[in-house]
Amino acid sequence: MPPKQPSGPGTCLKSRSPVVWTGETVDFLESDENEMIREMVRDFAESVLAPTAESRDHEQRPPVEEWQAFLELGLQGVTIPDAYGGAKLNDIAEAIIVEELARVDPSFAVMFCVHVGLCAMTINLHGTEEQKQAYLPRLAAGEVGAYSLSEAGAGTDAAAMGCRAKLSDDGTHYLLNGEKMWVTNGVQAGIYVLFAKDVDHPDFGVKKHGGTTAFIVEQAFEGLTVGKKEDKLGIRSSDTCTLVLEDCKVPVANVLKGAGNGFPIAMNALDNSRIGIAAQALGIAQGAYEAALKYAHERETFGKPIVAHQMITAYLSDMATQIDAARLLVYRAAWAKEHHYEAGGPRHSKEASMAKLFAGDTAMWVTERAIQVLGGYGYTKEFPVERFFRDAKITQIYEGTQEVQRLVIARALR
Ligand code: COS
Repeated sequence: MPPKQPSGPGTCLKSRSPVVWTGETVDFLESDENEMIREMVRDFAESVLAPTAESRDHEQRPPVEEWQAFLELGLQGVTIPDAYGGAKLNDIAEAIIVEELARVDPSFAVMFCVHVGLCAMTINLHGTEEQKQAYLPRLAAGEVGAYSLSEAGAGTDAAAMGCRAKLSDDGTHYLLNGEKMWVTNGVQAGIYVLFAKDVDHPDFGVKKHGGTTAFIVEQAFEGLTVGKKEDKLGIRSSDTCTLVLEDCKVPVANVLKGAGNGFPIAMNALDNSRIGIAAQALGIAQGAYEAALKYAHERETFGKPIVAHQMITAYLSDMATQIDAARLLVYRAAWAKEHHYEAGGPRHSKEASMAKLFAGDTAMWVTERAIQVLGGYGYTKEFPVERFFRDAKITQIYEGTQEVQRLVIARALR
């Protein structure tokens, strides 16, 4: 029997029977509020992002006007409390937003993810009252945020970073020197959470990550230059660049949680944003699957739609199953972050890494199968599946490679 038309995302979650997880009851039922958010974002993605996604990908053009249109939905502040001008939502809602954006335009999804997750959420979780008052309203109003940890010689081995920070003689500011790499939103952002090592910190040179300090840096700060923009295989409408720091002057007041306390902040930010990238991978897989299913109903060979051929049906069934499994892991990780970690409980590192590992592999596998279902057409730019295929690959690399996710999971198993 051929499968029915797309059942729509989230249908596996509509069951009234809650999912039991490690002795606790986790109710993944999609609330009316989250369902409304899904519909609103889907409508935005299909009406505003879809018409330009292909050309922006081709031209490597960031979604500048699209971001302005997105601000009208008021979702750029979903990780920012109301007191700072945001509109804080539950964590599953945040994942749903990323998923729906990525279903149409994975580049826009990662732009959103980094803005709300790595930048705004990190300042909200680790900032002082003054820092929150200074920066969160700007991010809530739509000024783009970014995060800058990696360097040419420090990606997976984040603690090996070479950027250095030195306190000025009068003790009012730091001077930052070095070059950061792979900065998503780096060109467009006004505000970065950026990491460098304080050379005067007692742990510097003692512990491997000793002296690592998190700074809130503005693009307008003296000594910061936006460097080379990368020419990428996928997510080509998302800008990725280097940042050059030459005596970049950052006020002491912009240090998050004190000098030398940056490494756990960097790791915590990644725990949080890995859920976002897992949701991006989920959305990519969903978009590719829907395109393949639609095509399979329309395309005929040997006198019948290809969806009626058992081999195609089997592919589609396996794709749908993998996607549902990925969705459960993504929502579980979002739930764990909100109900465990943010409630003062244990970290959600393992859940986030499992979601990212599985959803990233799912995105890669599903997009490859989608091209197979479309055959030669899937290999052309006439259909979006080749873009989804190229976009899927990065979800196995950034926010920690799949190898790093396995490392984090393995450490949590001990
Ligand atoms: N949350 C809070 N703190 C954490 C943490 C987490 N998830 N993970 C580790 N830490 C803390 C540890 O507790 C330790 O603190 P103490 O020195 O006080 O004991 C410190 O951070 C160092 O931890 P660890 O020894 O595990 O660090 P490693 O150098 O071994 O690095 C990995 C561990 C590989 C997991 C880490 O470097 C990593 O995640 N790398 C990938 C980075 C990445 O994702 N880059 C892409 C970014 S996109 S720009």
